[in-house]
Amino acid sequence: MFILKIFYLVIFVFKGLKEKLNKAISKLTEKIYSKGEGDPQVSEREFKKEYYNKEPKYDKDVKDIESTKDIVDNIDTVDNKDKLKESIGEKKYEVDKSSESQEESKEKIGFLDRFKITKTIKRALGKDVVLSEEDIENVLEELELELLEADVAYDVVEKIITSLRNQLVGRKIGPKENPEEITINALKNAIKEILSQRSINIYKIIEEKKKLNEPTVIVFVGINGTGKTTSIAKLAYLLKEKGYSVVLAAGDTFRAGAIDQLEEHAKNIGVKVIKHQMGGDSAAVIYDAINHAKARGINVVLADTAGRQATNINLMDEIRKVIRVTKPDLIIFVGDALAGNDAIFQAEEFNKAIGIDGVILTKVDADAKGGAALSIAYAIGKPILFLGVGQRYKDLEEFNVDWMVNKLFGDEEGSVYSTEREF
Ligand SMILES: Nc1nc2c(ncn2[C@@H]2O[C@H](COP(=O)(O)OP(=O)(O)O)[C@@H](O)[C@H]2O)c(=O)[nH]1
Ligand SMILES: [Mg+2]
Repeated sequence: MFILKIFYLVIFVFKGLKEKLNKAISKLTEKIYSKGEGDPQVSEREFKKEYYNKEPKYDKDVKDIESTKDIVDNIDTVDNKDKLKESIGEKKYEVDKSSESQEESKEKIGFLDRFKITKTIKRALGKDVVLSEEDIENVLEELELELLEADVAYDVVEKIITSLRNQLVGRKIGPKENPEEITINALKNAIKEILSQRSINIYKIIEEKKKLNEPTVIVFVGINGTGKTTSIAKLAYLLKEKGYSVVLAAGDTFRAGAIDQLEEHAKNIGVKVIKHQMGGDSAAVIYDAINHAKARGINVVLADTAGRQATNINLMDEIRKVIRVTKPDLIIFVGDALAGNDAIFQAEEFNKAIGIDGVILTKVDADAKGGAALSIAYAIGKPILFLGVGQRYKDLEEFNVDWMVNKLFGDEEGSVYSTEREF
């Protein structure tokens, strides 16, 4: 096996998308804050209510206040030390003090500012905020353009924007709520709606077929070079790791070198390939592989096919024959994330022509934009099953919505994938 070791690298999957979504979150949040600033006195009052009412933390609060007093003693720039100390002490329990002048109140916010409590104060809105269409229109328009730039399909962008508008316009946001959390959740919901296709549990299918003493047959389709053969090898590796037996069918009888490439992978992973001559009938090879699996009790047949454009009538007829003859349990479309909107277009075409069950999106490790991962499942209403994230056999990531949402909104900057190549 040829292994070229280079170095490990933190890879920022969906980097472009993540940045753009975060930018929209900040802008929307900022909008809510600026609309809700209101009367600083009220803002401070709400903050104190929150801050001092937390009974279990009372001791800590008092300690905070004591140490704040000490700090006050050491500040030259504050003229009104005694007054400040006094008012902080009094405010332990007593929250509302309408006799205070606006000036005093501002001074105290300024004072607290210096001790980094600013964040909490800013977080407390001074009044209820109800966002209007006009308030967020600019931010949504900008987000719209940015998502298109990140290769998110047009329909998906529209759906996200509409969802955000529905969730945010007219919603009352009170001083106790966290505007940032509200905008993040709105965006998360929008993304979850986009990715709400019924998922497929491949292991459950295999288990059910096992009970019937039959192999699970999976046929891989797509255009040239998207990563069908590679993904078959990766899935074979994964299934073997999970304890299933696998046989590969060299159904790409069209391209010179295709059979050798599959055999090389098979040798590396330790699985068998059923092959015919180049130029032979693809359906016949896969049919043979299925019979081989049945005869030997092999759990899964992974069938390679030649790359083709969905517009190629002859080759689409060939794949229809494959499907008619082999009756696969799953037809998986393999799309290249780097192709962006083109991958989505291809998926739609294949789905229309032969009906696909799910998608493997490859080269996500090399895709800085991330739009295809968000759009492809929505475009065809079929789920993404796996993502190809590198050039090692284990670089196949099981896809699910929470994983994706976590990648887009989680704190984690990147993922430790690798530039190491195993093929
Ligand atoms: N970086 C990266 N490269 C990939 C991935 N999947 C496939 N490739 C590469 O894409 C190229 C084409 O893959 P191949 O499986 O031959 O495509 P096929 O024509 O669809 O069978 C090969 O050089 C693969 O190593 C992936 O997830 N990440
Ligand atoms: Mg191939």
